[in-house]
Amino acid sequence: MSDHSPVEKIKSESRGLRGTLADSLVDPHSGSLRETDQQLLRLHGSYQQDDRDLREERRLQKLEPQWRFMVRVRLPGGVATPAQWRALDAIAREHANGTLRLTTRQTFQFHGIAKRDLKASMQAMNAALMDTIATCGDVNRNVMASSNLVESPAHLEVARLAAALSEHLLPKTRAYHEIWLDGEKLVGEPEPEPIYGRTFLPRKFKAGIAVPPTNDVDVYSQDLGFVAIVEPGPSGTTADGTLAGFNLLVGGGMGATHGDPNTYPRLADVAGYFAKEHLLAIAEAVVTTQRDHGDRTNRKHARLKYTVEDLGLARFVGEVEKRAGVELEPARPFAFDSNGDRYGWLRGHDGRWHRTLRIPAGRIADRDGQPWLTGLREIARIHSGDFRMTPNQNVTLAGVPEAERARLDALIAEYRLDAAERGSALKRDALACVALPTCPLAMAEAERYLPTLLDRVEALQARHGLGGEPLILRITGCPNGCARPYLAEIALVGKAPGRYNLHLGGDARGQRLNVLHRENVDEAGFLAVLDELFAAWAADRVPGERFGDFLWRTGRIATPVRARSS
Ligand code: SRM
Ligand code: SF4
Repeated sequence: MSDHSPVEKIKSESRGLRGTLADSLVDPHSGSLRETDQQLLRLHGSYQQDDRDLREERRLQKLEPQWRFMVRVRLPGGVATPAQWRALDAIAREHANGTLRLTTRQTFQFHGIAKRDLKASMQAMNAALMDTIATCGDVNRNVMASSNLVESPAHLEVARLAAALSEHLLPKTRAYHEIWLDGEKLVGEPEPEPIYGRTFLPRKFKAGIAVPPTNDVDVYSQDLGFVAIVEPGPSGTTADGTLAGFNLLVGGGMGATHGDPNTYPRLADVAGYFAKEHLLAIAEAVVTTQRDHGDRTNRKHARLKYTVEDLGLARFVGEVEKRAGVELEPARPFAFDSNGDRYGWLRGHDGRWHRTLRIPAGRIADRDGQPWLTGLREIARIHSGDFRMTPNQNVTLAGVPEAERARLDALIAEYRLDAAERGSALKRDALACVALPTCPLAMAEAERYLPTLLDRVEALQARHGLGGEPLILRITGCPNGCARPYLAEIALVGKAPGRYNLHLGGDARGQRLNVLHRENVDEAGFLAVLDELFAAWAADRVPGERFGDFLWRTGRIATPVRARSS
């Protein structure tokens, strides 16, 4: 273990993720936790942060940084009841910074919780039957599942399986209950971890299930991805079809480090097909293969994508088959048509209605003229269906009976919750990660810059007669890729304050990586590049051709990257 990364030692000596967390939490001398406990806290679903806008001012005043905590909820498939929404809304107002943040993995984050309020926040979640276990850290994270609005029975089954998968891959330690919920104290040895072992995984691990034709979960970006294979029902379509099984995908991931060619975004490989009853066994086998073969010496090389590269796909799959006791069949055909969300009312297979609300960058707050936090709270008081968080940082009011639609529409109008959905296609599809002021890794703005950025790019589109053309733009404050930028038609990846790497050429189905086109450019620099390329797109496109596809066809960007044809 001597060459192992320091985090390995912390996990190994933590007594089932307990460490000295309970003591750190009540230590009145600092708003922060001990360093080892900060690492362990992640596996409990929280990160210690400070408000970077205040850093310098506090340093000058010789004060410690304003330590606050980000907390991430576990919400498999992104489904929350109205009662749970009301509980989360109360935590946001009473303990956090008054906002709810919908994430790119279909869940909620709170920002700005003080150490003294952490326990109360966790307990309030528990009272509403929610937890934050394993939403961060070196374990399987929030399991994603397609949130296609026009649901079929197969979608419901997939949602149930996503929850089962999340439960199955949870750590078995009772540390969470002990520390946050005043559960019984451990006496003797910590609980065995049959799936993870004492040191858990070498790195974070992410799983998601896509139901074609929607690839909203960006399944090629998951460590462990599943594509649902639905056999047509009596109508001859999949709307009343039956879920038969899944294609297994392994080794996707977005994270990279500027200037380090050994780190890179990677599309998952399609490994083969299996019947649905094997889902948990296959998932567990992938996890334990990563547990045993992943790199524990270098955290920059520890994600599953590098394990797959290092072992080779055939050996990796052989290992998974052996562990699961299941032989994969050749992958079944499938096709995606988009990785975006659909807005407006849509009717589901059971006659009930679904409506997705556009929430730019996922931030729900009460702002001038847009009291969205209050509006959604009012909706949660009368909505009889549920809320579905989408992988595009939006929320769907799902399962609405015909008779309730008018009341919801009235609330949507009263609180202007439809304001953003009336924007252009560019504005409806864009993603931005959190970045400043809370993310310690941010090199440039993302969420806060998004509105200005979109106005400028929209103006350029209009200038070339391309107003309203769909265009997927994603921005992140650093190369870690939290808004899955490397799959976008246009991506800006933060390099320094006000400066970004410009990536171009993803597709609209999440199946092709884009490529680095310009490095370290400021706003004027990347807008000039886009201006020229939009002019060419307007002049030379074949009818309906998307920007990313146009750039490839006409050879305007370099061509190093593999694309996945489904
Ligand atoms: Fe992420 C680290 C926010 C989805 C790749 N991510 C972080 C941290 C916790 C910063 C840190 O380590 O201190 C960010 C907290 C910011 C804040 O103030 O809230 C953060 N990541 C987010 C969220 C909130 C972005 C958002 O705007 O929605 C997303 C929360 C998802 C969730 O609910 O679980 C989020 N992060 C992602 C995704 C997208 C996905 O999973 O679909 C990725 C790319 C996919 C992948 O993992 O390959 C992603 N986050 C990273 C990485 C790079 C990992 C790597 O392999 O190199 C880091 C840094 C790290 O792990 O060292 C990171
Ligand atoms: Fe922070 Fe970078 Fe993730 Fe954005 S992409 S939230 S800046 S870690």
